[in-house]
Amino acid sequence: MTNERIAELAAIVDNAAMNLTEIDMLTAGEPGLAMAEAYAVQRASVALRVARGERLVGMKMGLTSRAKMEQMGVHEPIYGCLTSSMVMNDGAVLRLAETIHPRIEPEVAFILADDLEGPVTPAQALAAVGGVCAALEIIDSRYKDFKFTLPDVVADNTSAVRFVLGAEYAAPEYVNLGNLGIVFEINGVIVETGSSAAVLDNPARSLAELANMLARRGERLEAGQIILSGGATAAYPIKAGDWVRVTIDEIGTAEVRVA
Ligand code: OOG
Ligand code: MG
Repeated sequence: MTNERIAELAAIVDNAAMNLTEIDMLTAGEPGLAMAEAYAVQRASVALRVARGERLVGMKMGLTSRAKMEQMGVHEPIYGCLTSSMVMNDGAVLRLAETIHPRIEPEVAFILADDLEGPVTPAQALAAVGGVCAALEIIDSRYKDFKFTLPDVVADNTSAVRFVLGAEYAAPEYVNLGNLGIVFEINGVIVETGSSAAVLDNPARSLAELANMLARRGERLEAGQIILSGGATAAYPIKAGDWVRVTIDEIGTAEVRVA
């Protein structure tokens, strides 16, 4: 695929994200879209954001739990980019008018204290982590009906739109990261309970896998970056008036209001 075609596809997903319009899957017009090309489209679309003044603040893993894989019908972990325009403060209000058809999911997040370059084991990856905290990710696929194939969702920056980190964090060496209980509430009703074990057995594996996937492209994670390890349960649609909270054993809570 030519660089011009990559740029055209990047403009399509970027316009959809900026204008809040649903689009057909890129693979409808480009059935042979390969994963490497999809990541090139993602990178080009993030470059458009950066050119407009957004900053890269971290990376996200997606489809790292069976619940997410089954919900989306896509069965391979993927990664995307988090930019400054996606950051929300704990307890802040998400305006539905700034999204297309948003869903929300509970995640374990890492804040890196050191640069992290693969190949690494989960334990080595954890040694670069300064803090672990509870997070909510809001995803908002630009594709019609929230339906996509693996290369489509990669090209669309893995549906990233907003995320919130809890205000507290724990040092990784003091938490039992492989089995932290998770309670996910919408309007005070528990909609899911789970464990951090749902995320590739341990969210540290998700972090290591991210570093390893990036290393294959000659890239690395950097100190200060925020890393979302992937939804630990299925994602839920949200509507105006909703109040969403995740509570994760030992690491705290994160919450969002919807208006
Ligand atoms: C793709 C993004 C997946 C996660 O945590 O699994 C993701 C999607 O479900 O739209 O963010
Ligand atoms: Mg997610």
